[in-house]
Amino acid sequence: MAGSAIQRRLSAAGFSNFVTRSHAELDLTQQAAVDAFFAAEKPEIVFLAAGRVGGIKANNNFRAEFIYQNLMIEANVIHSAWKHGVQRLLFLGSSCIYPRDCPQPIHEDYLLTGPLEQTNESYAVAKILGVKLCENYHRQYGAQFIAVMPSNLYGPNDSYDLENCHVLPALICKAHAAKMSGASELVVWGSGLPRREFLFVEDMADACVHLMESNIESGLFNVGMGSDLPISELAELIMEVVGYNGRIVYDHSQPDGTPRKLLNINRLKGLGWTAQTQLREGIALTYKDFLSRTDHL
Ligand code: GFB
Repeated sequence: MAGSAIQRRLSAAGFSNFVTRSHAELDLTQQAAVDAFFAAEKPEIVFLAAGRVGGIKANNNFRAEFIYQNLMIEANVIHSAWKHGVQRLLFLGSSCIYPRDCPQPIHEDYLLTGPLEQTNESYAVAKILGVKLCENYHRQYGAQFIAVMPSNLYGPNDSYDLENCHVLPALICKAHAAKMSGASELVVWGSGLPRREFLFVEDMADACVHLMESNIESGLFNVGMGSDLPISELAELIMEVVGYNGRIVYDHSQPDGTPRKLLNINRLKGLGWTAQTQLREGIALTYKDFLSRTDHL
């Protein structure tokens, strides 16, 4: 989802000389294969959007794969990028790198100031490693490697695997299914009380290109909408957009995760960037993309 959005945004800006590989063509967890790829292709600019990702349950259930695969991908790509002279690299992480109970909105400087949320600790630790790789290759070698931490992303090309996906696509899928079957209830995991900040993936891509076109050489940058809402309100909004008006039932056997993770986005704002897509509009565009995948109808 993130990588394809960045490629669309770059295409729109007139870039065309892309070097991409599908997972089947290049397994980024394999050091020798990654190094051979960089040696052969010698890319100038790298957007590292690849990773093992998923929602709260996938993070909790596949803790070993989430830490192992993400740390291997980051170590292999960032090291090879430095070794083969990549001019600029942008590494994508996640707002879950910050301490679970830190003050809101979360400033970049709060990194490593407290314990992490348990449900996604392994993913967060791997992503912190990516931030530190970028920082330290810059400090020692002057590599122009930037780290970007988006809030919860959503948009075209998301995953709708209900067990493992994130809340926003899950609720679109569930609300649509309930509407089609005439079900009276929509099940929402947890208490509905946790707050989340959602960012349309096209806005995230725009922020990444904005940063790469700036003269910034290194650092950590939060990217978000600047506002959040409780999951209960997200569910109501999605039901409105989808056109389903059943009853919400909260499944308290499912985890809530972190209570809140609203990002402080002043650093990026200071560089002249703000998100353009309001949540309702972004959900409508995402629902349209969902409907265009015929297997969901
Ligand atoms: O999006 P989500 O899975 O991930 O869940 P996190 C956000 C909130 O929505 C949690 C609730 O409080 C869930 O309990 N929720 C309600 C649901 N209904 C559903 C549902 O049907 N499916 C899902 N998935 N959630 C992830 C991290 O955390 O966010 C990752 O685990 C990453 O590491 C990512 O940072 C952006 O926001 O809790």
